[in-house]
Amino acid sequence: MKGLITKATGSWYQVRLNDGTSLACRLPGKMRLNDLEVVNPVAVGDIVHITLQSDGSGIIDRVTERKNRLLRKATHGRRGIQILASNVDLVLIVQSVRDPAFKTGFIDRVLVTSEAHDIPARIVLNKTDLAKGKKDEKKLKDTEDLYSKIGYPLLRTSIFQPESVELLRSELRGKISVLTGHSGTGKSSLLNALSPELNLKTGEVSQSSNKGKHTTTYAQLLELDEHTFVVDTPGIREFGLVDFEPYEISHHFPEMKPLIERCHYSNCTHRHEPECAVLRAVEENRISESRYRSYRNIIESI
Ligand SMILES: Nc1nc2c(ncn2[C@@H]2O[C@H](COP(=O)(O)OP(=O)(O)OP(=O)(O)O)[C@@H](O)[C@H]2O)c(=O)[nH]1
Ligand SMILES: [Mg+2]
Ligand SMILES: [Zn+2]
Repeated sequence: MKGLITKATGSWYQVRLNDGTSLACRLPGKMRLNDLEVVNPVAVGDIVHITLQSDGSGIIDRVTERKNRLLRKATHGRRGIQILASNVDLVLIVQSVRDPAFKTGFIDRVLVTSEAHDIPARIVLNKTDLAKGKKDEKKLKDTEDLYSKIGYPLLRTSIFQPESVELLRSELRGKISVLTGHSGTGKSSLLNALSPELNLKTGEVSQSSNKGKHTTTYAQLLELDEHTFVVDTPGIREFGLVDFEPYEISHHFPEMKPLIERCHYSNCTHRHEPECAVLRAVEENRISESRYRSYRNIIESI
């Protein structure tokens, strides 16, 4: 039998079968050892072959070849790579206007990863109802301009504005999308707004730290309609990049990519090298300071 992984806790896996029912499955130990680099060999979105056991549970025999994997560096002191989801059509980077305020550094890291895996990405700026006054509006507008100029149109949403939820729905239709972002940005709330029967747990944002309380604790693939699936994921603090060489990073910045061949050195890292076309573009404001700052931070972190 074949099925789709909808939940992966490490010991048990929930598999959705073709008829829409779910089956609890286990993973044999030898499969866990196959790829030592990866902390979770099977992830939500994986399509797996299973064998039915006499006790009514299933055993995962193998994972079918993946179209792609959304990867980040494992956390909690674990070495290696974590698969956030497999077979992804769209990555939604969910950030909020306030509580917590959005971070372009986070957005840029996810964008680089999505570019590298050839997965389309969309920035969702949620909680627009919390925007206060001209200052917030300007910041929103500037962010929108910055990203739309480089090919990432930004979607403004609020769970209190049904039209924005409908726009989001049309983005998701017919795809498997993954929502990622800091804790408290409203990932689960947006999904509840799209489909109240999902009844996902949501949590207040702490007043003192202005951060979410990590309400969602495991990734879950959910069905919005017959052809539309979304993965709600736990809020993450950082999106650590895996498997990049420093000189490659600029290949995944669409505004830098066309300039690279004009740099003097073919492996230029665009920091201190002479005759660097990217540095020149930053000086001439053709590349935004904020994006270049993200670029530098990423290089320094890998
Ligand atoms: N004002 C306002 N509040 C919102 C909006 N969306 C979500 N919230 C609130 O933000 C808080 C956090 O929402 P969650 O949906 O739990 O956030 P999350 O991103 O799923 O958080 P984690 O599961 O911890 O990663 C809740 O109190 C929501 O009611 C919005 O559009 N506007
Ligand atoms: Mg959540
Ligand atoms: Zn350069």
